[in-house]
Amino acid sequence: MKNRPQTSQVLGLNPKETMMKRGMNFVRKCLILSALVLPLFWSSPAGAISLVPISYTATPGEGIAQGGYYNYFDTTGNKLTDGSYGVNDWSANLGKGIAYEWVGWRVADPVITFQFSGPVTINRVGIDFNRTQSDLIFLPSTVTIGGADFTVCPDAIPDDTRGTLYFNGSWTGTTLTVDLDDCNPNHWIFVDEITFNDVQCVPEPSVFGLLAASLGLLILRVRAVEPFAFPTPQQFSCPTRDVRFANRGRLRG
Ligand SMILES: [Ca+2]
Ligand SMILES: [Ca+2]
Repeated sequence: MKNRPQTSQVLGLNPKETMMKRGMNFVRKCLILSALVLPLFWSSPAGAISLVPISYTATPGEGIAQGGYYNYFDTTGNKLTDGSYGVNDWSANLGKGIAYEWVGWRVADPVITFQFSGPVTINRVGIDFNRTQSDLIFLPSTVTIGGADFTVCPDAIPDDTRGTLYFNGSWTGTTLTVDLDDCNPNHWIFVDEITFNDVQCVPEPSVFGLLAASLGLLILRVRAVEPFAFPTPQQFSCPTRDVRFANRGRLRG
């Protein structure tokens, strides 16, 4: 039986060139693995300290009187902090009524003041919006949080979806006021949830350990097996929005 030809023979390389080529391949694969694994450190939501206000006061929701099909009132007084979200189809009935999860304003630019049980420091505010432009539901052009203005890109979330936009800053106190402005009496603003410090990109130690061990095993596998197929690296990043569902709205707000 003939010996299997060595890689250097197949490629016409001398042993030194072969070792150099393998070394470069190894380094390249380690870099690719790092690109795959390390971003997970920055996308892990672990370590989050969510702050839930004890109450809030808000500009009353609007509805039929402002030209809507339904009333988008905050009937419980805590729809914006109850942890319940709507879906992309704002008019969906998830069990409590059509569009129940959404608080909507058309003519008014709402002002919402949250009360916390004591002094807190907030570094991130998440506001979950719906955007369904065919039904005149748009994102506000400006969000003001504790006096700090944020300009919102009109397409910060895709049309016909809901999604959370995050606003970073540093606000300390027992209350925090959020203003949503579109300066357009024809456009609706739909919000179903507002969160505080709900996502922090700080991984837990156990996550570090698990990922480090995984990286080590992967490197060992790279050294032991030739060739090794690598998937196309996925893009991980700290989310600026969170689109969870995939239905469409059909009815005009
Ligand atoms: Ca809610
Ligand atoms: Ca408006």
